[in-house]
Amino acid sequence: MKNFETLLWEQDGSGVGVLTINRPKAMNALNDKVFVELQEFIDTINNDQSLRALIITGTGDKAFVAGADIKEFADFSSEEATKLSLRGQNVFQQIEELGIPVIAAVNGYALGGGLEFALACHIRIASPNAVLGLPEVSLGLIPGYGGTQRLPQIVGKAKALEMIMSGRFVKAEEALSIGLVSKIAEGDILEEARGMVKPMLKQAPLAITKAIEAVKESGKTNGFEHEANLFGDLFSTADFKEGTQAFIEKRKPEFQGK
Ligand code: DAK
Repeated sequence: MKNFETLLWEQDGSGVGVLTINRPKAMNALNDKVFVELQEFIDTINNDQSLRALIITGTGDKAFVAGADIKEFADFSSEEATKLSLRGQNVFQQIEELGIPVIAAVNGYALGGGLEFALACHIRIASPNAVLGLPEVSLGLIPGYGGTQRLPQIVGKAKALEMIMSGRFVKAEEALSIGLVSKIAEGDILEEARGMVKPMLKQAPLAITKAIEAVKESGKTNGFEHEANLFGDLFSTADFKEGTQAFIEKRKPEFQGK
């Protein structure tokens, strides 16, 4: 992996990678450089078979990501803003469509574009001091990186609109109670995120990939059909044969990701 200016990268021997958004002086706010580097990062990991799970977090203990960089977008025209919204949406969609588990370790403020980033991850875990919200209306905007689409899927339309229209911040306990995060870390948040992915690493990698794809289609008209097709695809994988054979032989399966 190349060295980035705004991102830090670390991957352990079990294939778990930790991506850290690293702009501590700006509470890890998302500027143009972060998006350019995120795209380069995604292009690199898409060709990396050794990566089995991705944890995303922010530098320090105050912020995951405190939003889009307010100082950068203040002068944009409507056309530029639409174009950049589409670019940001596209980057987050690629994160959501990664075929490996993606966990957001929300270690502080996750506001605006920062919460939208966390929403694009498959699972969110929060530190006790986490503060989440979509305060765009306070800037005369609405969320522009997928927040109006993903938040209702996670917390329901009424709760999402209540959060979006008030712009109010939600602390970790409330985020847990509305299903916005799956867990509040009691100890080191990265260790707890690693603990969450550990059982997933033991499973058949292609089944994980297809599960992510199938769940993404939930609620859509062809969701059930999609599930049946993905289910059928897995019947021709070596890992399916290994998984069933291992069960019959009363041993642990050794999956190859094939
Ligand atoms: N952008 C730029 N700098 C930020 C920032 C942000 N979002 N958040 C914090 N910083 C900077 C602060 O300016 C400060 O810098 P200096 O003054 O030291 O140079 C430094 O980080 C430390 O922040 P504070 O001194 O404010 O720290 P506190 O602990 O007192 O407060 C805070 C922490 C997170 C509550 C506060 O910093 C804050 O309210 N930050 C802004 C939160 C926010 O409103 N975020 C934006 C949400 S709206 C778009 C697409 C999407 C969007 C916009 C455009 N286009 C496609 C065009 C999305 C918009 C959003 O994300």
